[in-house]
Amino acid sequence: MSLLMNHNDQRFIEIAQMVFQEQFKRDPQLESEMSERRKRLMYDDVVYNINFLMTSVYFSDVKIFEGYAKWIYELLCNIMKDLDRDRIMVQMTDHYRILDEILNSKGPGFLTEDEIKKATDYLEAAIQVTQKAVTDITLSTTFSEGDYYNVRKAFLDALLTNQTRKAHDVVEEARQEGIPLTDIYEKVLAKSMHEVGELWHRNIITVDKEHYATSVTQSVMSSFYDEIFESPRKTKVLLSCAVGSELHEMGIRMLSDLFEYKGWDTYYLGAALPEPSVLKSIGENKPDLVALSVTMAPYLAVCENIVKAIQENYPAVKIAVGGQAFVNTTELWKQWGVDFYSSNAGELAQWAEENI
Ligand code: B12
Repeated sequence: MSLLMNHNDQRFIEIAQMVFQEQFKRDPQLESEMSERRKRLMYDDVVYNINFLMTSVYFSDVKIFEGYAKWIYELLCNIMKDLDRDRIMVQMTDHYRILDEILNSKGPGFLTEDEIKKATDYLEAAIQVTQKAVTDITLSTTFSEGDYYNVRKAFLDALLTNQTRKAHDVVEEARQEGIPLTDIYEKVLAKSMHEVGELWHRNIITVDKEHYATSVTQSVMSSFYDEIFESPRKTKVLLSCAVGSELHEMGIRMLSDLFEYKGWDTYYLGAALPEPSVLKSIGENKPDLVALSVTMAPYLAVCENIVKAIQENYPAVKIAVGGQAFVNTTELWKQWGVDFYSSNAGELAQWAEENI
């Protein structure tokens, strides 16, 4: 084993430099991602990587390099918080492939044939470990507990690894297997998006990944529209929106979809609807039920004003409120005299079936 632990060996340095340069040549994106400081650290890492690989080969023990691959991946994810886990995975797996090519191109003499073969196998093992590590994240108990965990995890994993088609397929298959639409919305999509928020909050995923997850989830919801609008009609009308400057509208959109699915005609007015527009739309569309959603606590006061205005101007219209802002209140909705509150959309749909 000629290269074992000998940093100063000219051949060792040559390999490290070749790998480093080749990686920048093949992946122009690296230039914008790596500051000069990061480049220096990256070169040091290349040297470490080769050293760990050679140690693993020396002892014919793949676990040494596998363990290191997982360790270095998590370290880089912690250091480069501006990059997504799957992007760092690509950097590392590219690196392992380039190292493999260069070691093989050197041919026997530098390493023995047997050593080259082992290095190739161990680099492949490191690639597998690194790919798996992208979604190997500690998840919250709320996400991990309850029905359909496997579907939910497969959906979340697809979002975290930028697999749009896979995300659609996971949900489509779940529907075909007979999971009710309400459960797909509440227990797969909503719970996955709550977890996406947790991962963002814990600084494990970046904002762009969170936006991507949102847009994919919205497109998955749209894929049910044929089914939703085919339901036999009832002569009942729902008007729904998120109020104040509230941009979180996926929850109230889910709620509207579930009502449409149950045969209601729905006027879903989206995010950040001001009070005069809510009142005007009630006058025009004459809903039986108005559903108001608040996610961020600062918009609770706006919601309260809108509730009062509806009660004053349209006393016959039923009012429901919901959304995450209410979860951390001492049952605030009870002081407003609304007809219904729930922490989830399905319960309101059920209540409305029985009471309106
Ligand atoms: C996607 C998202 C966004 C998107 C929203 C896009 C969109 N089209 O909706 C964008 C990028 C705009 C966004 C912005 C922000 N966000 Co944001 N966002 C999220 C995220 C990840 C998912 C939201 C979501 O769609 N959830 C899925 C839906 C289905 O769930 P839901 O809303 O809870 O709805 C369910 C129930 O609550 C219920 N329900 C909802 N409404 C109603 C109404 C009635 C009547 C009833 C009965 C039931 C009901 O039914 C639904 C189904 O069960 C959440 C994480 C989370 N915990 O949800 C953070 C989260 C809500 N965001 C957060 C923050 C901090 C922000 C920003 C301030 C970030 C920033 N620094 O700019 C801004 C604020 C923007 C604003 N003014 O509103 C925090 C809020 C923290 C807090 N304590 O308030 C969260 C919790 C992330 C986190 N873990 O820290 N966000």
